[in-house]
Amino acid sequence: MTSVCLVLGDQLSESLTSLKAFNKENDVVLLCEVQEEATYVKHHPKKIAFLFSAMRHFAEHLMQQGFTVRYVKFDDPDNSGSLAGEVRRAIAAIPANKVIVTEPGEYRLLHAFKSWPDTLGIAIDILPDTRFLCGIDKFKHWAKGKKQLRLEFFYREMRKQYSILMEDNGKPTGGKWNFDKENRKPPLKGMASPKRISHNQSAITLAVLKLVHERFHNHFGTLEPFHFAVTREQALQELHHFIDNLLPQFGDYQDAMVVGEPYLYHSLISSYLNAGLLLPLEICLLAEAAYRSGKAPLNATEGFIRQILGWREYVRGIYWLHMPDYAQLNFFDAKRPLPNFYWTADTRLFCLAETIRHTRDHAYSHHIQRLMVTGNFALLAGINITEICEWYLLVYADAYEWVELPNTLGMALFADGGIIASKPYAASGKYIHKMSNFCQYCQYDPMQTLGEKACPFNALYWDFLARHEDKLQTNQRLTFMYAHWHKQTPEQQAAIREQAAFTFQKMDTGNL
Ligand code: FAD
Ligand code: DLZ
Ligand code: SF4
Repeated sequence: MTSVCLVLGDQLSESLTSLKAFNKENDVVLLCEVQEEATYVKHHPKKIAFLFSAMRHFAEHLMQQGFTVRYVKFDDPDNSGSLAGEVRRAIAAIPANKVIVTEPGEYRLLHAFKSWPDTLGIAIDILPDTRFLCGIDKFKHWAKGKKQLRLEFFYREMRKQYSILMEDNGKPTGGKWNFDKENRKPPLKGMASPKRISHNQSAITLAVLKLVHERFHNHFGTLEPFHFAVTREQALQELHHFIDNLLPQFGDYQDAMVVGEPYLYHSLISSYLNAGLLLPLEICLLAEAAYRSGKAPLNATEGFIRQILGWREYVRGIYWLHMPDYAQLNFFDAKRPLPNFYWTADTRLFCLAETIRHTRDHAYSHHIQRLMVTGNFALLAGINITEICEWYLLVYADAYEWVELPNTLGMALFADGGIIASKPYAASGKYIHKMSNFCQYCQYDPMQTLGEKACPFNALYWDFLARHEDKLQTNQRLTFMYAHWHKQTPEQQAAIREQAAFTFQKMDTGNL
């Protein structure tokens, strides 16, 4: 029996179950750059360039390891434009009688793969993705019978299971599971990102950049300069650079935001991790080793490990537990069209403009900018869930639906009604003012709620709480905020809501 081993663009790891099942005597690895995957949403050009270059380098690597590889380039005249089409062509050309694939990261593809025995007339083995530290079945088992699926408890289980930051007596290192309270320092005056490493562009990358420039110039985002790692070796250099030079400050300034500084002390590894160039356990072990050898403090190390061992595995579990229904959830019935400034950065709200500029130029912005600026605004303004989720899926180089959707729909927009978050991450301009230096450059004043100079986030925040009081009033974590709102006189409340209505009017007419 000869098999085609289909390796997707975000499965670039030799540890893949489908490659472990590979028989070097007969089987053929198939990697293909296809129109359908590159355009099912109009991905940022940097994301396409990163993946195509990483795919081509990975194919070369596999061939050096003795794998037979069929690689279909985007501009191959016979390229059918879809994964199904390329599998069909490969089966006929080899010829082969089975497809092996590791489970994909998106529900739409899993659904498609399951239909291939009928539509392509070929057997398919879909193997588990063991690159993750919590298998889908294991997560479902953990979730079974629980009323609430809180990250904190999942994370503790993962720490115990992998013995990470654990002491011999079974207690967490440092006596606490979570050091988050120490990880919320505002930026220091004049704080700038330490220098990041960059990589020489190989002939493969140069060819890909030319292709992407020619074929995807109408997608949102700038292609060059292009500094991404595109091989495992380069991704490991990025990881070591982070652990050795940036991890010590990661915790303190994890939530800080600074003008012109998209990266600060963040690791920038999500694109590599999600595409398979790095593996989660090696990252956590390296971070723990840095702590144990005195090179990084515990608050930073625990905070960083929690993102990978905790949040990343947890959101994937939530995705597969609740799909396909999850994508349809809309707790607040949000339906206002996505404002055009999400594409142009042309808005007077400086924090939004700056975050969108980072996104456009780097296919990156860090977590707090995604959550508390673009996400917070979309939540407060009641932006259409499908439109904003699609925006997040296409603008970031690390975005795949398994991780993007729970973060956007669940964490940022609370559209799942609290499956992920115990309360909406709604905040006024005062939070952004505290955690960034953005407001200094803005025509609005974060301390004012009413009047021409008032920061639009402030009235929107109160209007959001008032608008959704029926759904949120029983949430105990909001009791204090509702008490504050009810202390306002009816006249004060009406003035705030009028101010919010004025912002909506400006937004709807493209003048915000
Ligand atoms: P660091 O801040 O250095 O964190 C280290 C690693 O932890 C990241 O590389 C990532 O792998 C992991 N991590 C951190 N937070 C999360 C999280 N909430 N969920 C999953 N993993 C996490 N992350 C994606 O990988 N892809 C996405 O499409 C994505 N979309 C998001 C959308 C919204 C609205 C929000 C609020 C967050 C989203 N995130 C997404 C999570 C997070 O913002 C990114 O993982 C992070 O910004 C990547 O940058 P970094 O590698 O420098 O991360
Ligand atoms: C994101 C992406 C892009 C832009 N292009 C391809 C491609 O041409 N071929 C491919 O195999 N994968 C690509 N991908 C990644 C897939 O979209 C990804 O595997 C699925 O979304 C599942 O996570
Ligand atoms: Fe953003 Fe308001 Fe600050 Fe302006 S004043 S940057 S709109 S938070």
